[in-house]
Amino acid sequence: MNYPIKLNLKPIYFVTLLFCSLGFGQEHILWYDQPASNWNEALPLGNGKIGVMVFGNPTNERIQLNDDSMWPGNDPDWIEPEGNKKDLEHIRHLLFEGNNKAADSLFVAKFSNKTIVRSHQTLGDLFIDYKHDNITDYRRELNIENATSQVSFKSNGYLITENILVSHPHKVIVIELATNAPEGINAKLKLSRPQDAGFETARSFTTENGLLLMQGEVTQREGKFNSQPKPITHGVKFETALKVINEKGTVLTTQDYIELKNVKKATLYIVNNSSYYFDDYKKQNQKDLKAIGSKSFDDIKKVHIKDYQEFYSRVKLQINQEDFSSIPTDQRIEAVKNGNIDTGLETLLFNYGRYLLISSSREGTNPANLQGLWNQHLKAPWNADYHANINLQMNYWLADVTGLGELNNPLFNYVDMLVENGKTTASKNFGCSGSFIPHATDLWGPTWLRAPTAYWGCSMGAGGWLMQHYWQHYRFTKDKNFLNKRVYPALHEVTKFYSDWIIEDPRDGILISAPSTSPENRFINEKGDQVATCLGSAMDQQVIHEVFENYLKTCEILNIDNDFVRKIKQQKSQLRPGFVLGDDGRILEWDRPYEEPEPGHRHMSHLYGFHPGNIVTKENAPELFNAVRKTLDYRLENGGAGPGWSRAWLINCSARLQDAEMAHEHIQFLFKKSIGKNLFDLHPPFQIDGNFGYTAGVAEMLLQSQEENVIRILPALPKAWKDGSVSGLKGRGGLTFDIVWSNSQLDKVTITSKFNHQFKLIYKDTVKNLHLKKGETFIVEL
Ligand code: FUC
Repeated sequence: MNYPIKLNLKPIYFVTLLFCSLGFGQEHILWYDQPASNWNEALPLGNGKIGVMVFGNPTNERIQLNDDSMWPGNDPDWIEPEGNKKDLEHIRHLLFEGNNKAADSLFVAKFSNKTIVRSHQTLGDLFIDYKHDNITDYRRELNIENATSQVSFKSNGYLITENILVSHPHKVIVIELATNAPEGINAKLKLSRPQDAGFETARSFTTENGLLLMQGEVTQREGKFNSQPKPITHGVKFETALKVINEKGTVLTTQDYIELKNVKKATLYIVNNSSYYFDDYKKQNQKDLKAIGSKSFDDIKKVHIKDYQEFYSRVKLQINQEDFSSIPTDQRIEAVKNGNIDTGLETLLFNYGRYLLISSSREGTNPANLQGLWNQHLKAPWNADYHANINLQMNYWLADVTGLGELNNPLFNYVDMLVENGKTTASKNFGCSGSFIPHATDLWGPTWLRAPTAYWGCSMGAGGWLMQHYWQHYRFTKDKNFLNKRVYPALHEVTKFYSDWIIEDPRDGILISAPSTSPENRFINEKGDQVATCLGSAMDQQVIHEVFENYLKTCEILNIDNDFVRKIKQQKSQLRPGFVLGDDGRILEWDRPYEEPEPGHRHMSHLYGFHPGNIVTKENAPELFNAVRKTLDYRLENGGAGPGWSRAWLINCSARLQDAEMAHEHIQFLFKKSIGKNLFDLHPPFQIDGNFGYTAGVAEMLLQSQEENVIRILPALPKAWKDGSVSGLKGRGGLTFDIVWSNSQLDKVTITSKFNHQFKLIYKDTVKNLHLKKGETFIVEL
């Protein structure tokens, strides 16, 4: 194949125009012909901080409300457990003696605060009791291109519409109810919040100026610390304020609800602020309402769409196929479960991941938790917290590659706090300098270990893994200021920790992490015990190697050279390799080959350096590349990829293996096993990581830039994606790509480079060396 290369110094416009036409193959709408019958069918909207789940019920509408700061309070007594350096040494000796079981127990006894119940919580609900009947022509939709939702139906032959959006610029949930019925809309509006173990958590009342307010405080009366009941009676305080502006009819306020009588149109404005963000959160509500004034739904919508699309329209994916978009989304999912291939639905799910990130992670908000910010519980599964042994990281895999780089900021701000808090845990518990970050934490960012067993909670790699995001964001942006001000300070602390943490393996003198686990997995040791801790798990070794390597690269770019840098260089060269092959050609998960009680385990932690890391590639490590495949095959033969997030990880791994059909097979499985009617990823239950991981996986199938100065175009294009195009994907090094293909062959790539950049462009067997100048747009055509 020959590449005609055309060099154009001027920006190219026609390709952009090509992608602007919203045509067949693009998908931005989820729609249904019946209301949600449960929360997992309701549709999410959000502005990063507050959000809703819309049920679309024409008689008793429920709009479940969310705020990312709804957490029970931080108790000053919840501190590091008593374990110290001496205990650590004791555990290490137990491991040297082969007594992993005792090491597991002592690790938990001394260093873990065991089961914690302190959960992100629902903000409550807006209930709208209507008097509609004889419902016909029902439709409920979420338009993710505009981030708006509409419910419409006829009641006794008259049209009723409910339009909803959650605006970032106006910090408000706006709902517009309208009808052409002569008697208008009659409804009662109520705000409420579930009780906590029989105690009220909020109070609703109306005010003289016609507002409906809900004021409350987050508690967790069935809280737990150290596996013991620990009622939490204080927490984040909040106020939700609802204001109504009506056309025709009347709006009555009674003691604790608002009544609409014969109203033709009602606009509901809901603002919510909390003590987490503002000392005077009630005043902030007044300010927010004042700023909104009497702006119409359409006024707010105009500004909202512009703000939202600034992010959303950066990437466009089109896969041409028969158009199924006139079929309700739940029926399309059902058809895929029955073997249909619906690339439009695959595109929709790709777009949905971008939609969900824009809606749950914006400048100044908390990062997306296990449920983004959408949560109807007081005690959510896994506390809807921040799990950092895959989940939190997966939430952000898509950010840079889909052009949403600045949405990483909530993650970086949060992790910077963890780095700060982790200094105490590092020194108090482990006698190490630097900072330690555990596998799970919450809004307050405590960095002590939790979980009642070593295999769940005692992983050491979370901090290093989070550092990968800092470094990779630098690789995408080449932002030296970010490298200097954000990457270096955080990475320096985490590097210091690992530098102090590693020890010589008495068996061969090489440097290992100890005690060390492979997240959430166990092995059977020589004594026949099912245990978790070992001397240098594959993942810990890979993570530490990566941290050291990225630290050294950072220092080189920033011209930092000192004794510590030299020490890290030395230690890096003495680390036990993270990739060691067993006799059967698979990558060992622990320090030695052991029997595995759960060979189909959902985590593939020992492949960390392959994905999301980047040190194993077909060219530079073909033997390891094959070993990755064998390792994955074995996991899958034994039932692997249980939860949705695990399947999403597999899609990413398949893309990295450049196995397009394998990737697509797992996409099909994801739809069959792990996607709810509202397209939420299901662990089960709902866990948002799989949504984000899926979008990242699709991007990986179309473009890869993880290798140093190498770009792979369409590295894993499945047969089912025969014709299509994608625009706006980002490659490391400040590159933006528009790619067009047909008949499963690349037609054209348009590359825009932000910097002078030299790299190899690889498509199938063809390799081209390119040198792009700053600001240049380059076209490669077939
Ligand atoms: C990890 C996973 C679980 C779950 C939890 C929130 O620990 O192993 O499957 O997703 O996070």
